[in-house]
Amino acid sequence: LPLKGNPNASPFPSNFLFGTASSSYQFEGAFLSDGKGLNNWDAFTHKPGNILDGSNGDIAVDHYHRYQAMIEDLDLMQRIGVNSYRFSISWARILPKGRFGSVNKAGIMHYNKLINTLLLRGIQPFVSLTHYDIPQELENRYGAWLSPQVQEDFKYYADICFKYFGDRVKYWSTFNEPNVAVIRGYRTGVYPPSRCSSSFGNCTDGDSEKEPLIAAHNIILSHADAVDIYRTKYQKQQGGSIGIVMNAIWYEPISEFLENKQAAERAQAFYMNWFLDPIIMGKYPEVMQEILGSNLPAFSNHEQEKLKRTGLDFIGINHYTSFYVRDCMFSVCEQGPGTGSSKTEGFALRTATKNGVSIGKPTALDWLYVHPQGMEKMIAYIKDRYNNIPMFITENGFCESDKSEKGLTEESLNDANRVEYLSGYLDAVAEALRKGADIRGYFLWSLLDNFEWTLGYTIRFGIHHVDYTTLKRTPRTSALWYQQFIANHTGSKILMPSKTTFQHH
Ligand code: PNW
Repeated sequence: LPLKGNPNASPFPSNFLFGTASSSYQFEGAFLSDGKGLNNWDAFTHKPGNILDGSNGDIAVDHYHRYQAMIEDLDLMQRIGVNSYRFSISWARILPKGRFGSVNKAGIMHYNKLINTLLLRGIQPFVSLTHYDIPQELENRYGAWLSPQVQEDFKYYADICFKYFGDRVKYWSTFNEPNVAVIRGYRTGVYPPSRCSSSFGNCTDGDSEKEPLIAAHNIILSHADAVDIYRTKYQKQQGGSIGIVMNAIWYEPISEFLENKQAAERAQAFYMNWFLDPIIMGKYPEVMQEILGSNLPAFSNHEQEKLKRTGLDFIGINHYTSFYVRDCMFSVCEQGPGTGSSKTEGFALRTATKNGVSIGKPTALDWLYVHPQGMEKMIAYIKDRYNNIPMFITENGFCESDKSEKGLTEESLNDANRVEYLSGYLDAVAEALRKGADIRGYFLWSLLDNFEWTLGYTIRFGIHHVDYTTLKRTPRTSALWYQQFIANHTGSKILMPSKTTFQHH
């Protein structure tokens, strides 16, 4: 496999973070161990019909126990040579009942051990406070993100995390992809708390027009509260930085017509700037205010000031895919809800094809198209809009459908398509760096195959294959490729001989 780039000419700065990413619910398992409380994903996956293969994250890839028993997953990281690891803390492990109960010491101990062991191996922890999972108690008590009360809970939880872990954790993200959580939880209803109105999904107990906006509003204010606490109580002494992670899709105008260019801009406003504009500039995008009117909640003067004062130290970008966008404001679109064509989605129809040709190679997921140019354009867009604020690519990766029925085969380890994807996207990151973007790190999704939310274990994102009967991890070709890519761009030595660890190559 060709490795591009001459180490002397590497655009990646020497302190660039190369890592892999994970999340608590998708990796840990141990869903009842050591005093953990139930969370919204425990509740959701335990209801029949919500997950494609009927599975759940009760065991997942057993990262929680494997770490304690054999440190196996950290060995895998060290072998690849990453200098950082992105993971999330399970809120319900730290606070089983939110602020309505006590701190679970065993949960604190678990993350302490994880953080300490990472640091001993020279791996920087890059930590999300929440990656979709929240204590179910908050849903039961007051409807979680729909109530402003949740701000109190998030603030309380964030404070505890900074207090216990902030002496060693230098990179904090408040939320992972709140845009995805809110759209899927309150508009299409396919994620917990399964709320939507019938015109959007299969549920009738929500309001797909208003509730996503309310949930987002409370998330934005919760973010500001957490940053406020970090800035006033911890940052000076601990010296870390804090940001948010957004899902970012590149929206390419389907033609050069002004209407389509404006539609692509609206798609971006209604998907990503929706959160980033208020957090960075204290107000929702103009075009959202115009189209949504009084459905869009307003920030008080006091809140606006807090938002502007707290802001962000960096933007985390989870980028995987691109779509074409066609205008639906000045021209008629027939597609239904969920495609972007409605008012709530900014009258901007998203489509994967133009004249029958798809924007990139399709994959096993209906939303994932291989279009590396989108990475460069996405970075340039954020750089321009937000004044070249430091950025991290907090997720990027490629999936294949499950091949386990055939067992562990050459085919399931030889992931040439993943290598091609990663190579193209990392080249795009390199190009953006050469053009002056302030990108500080890249985290590959994912270290291991894992629980892919509503798709269960049917979709595999890992650079290591996981056998779900034995939970044995086996490196794929992409693991070796990433190891060599990192070595090439950092001049670091490959730690272990690839002969024994990567036999299949
Ligand atoms: C992310 N899109 O979700 C999540 O942060 C991970 O937990 C997840 O496993 C991973 O990506 C792969 O799915 C995404 O529409 C949700 O472009 C939506 C999109 C991308 C990623």
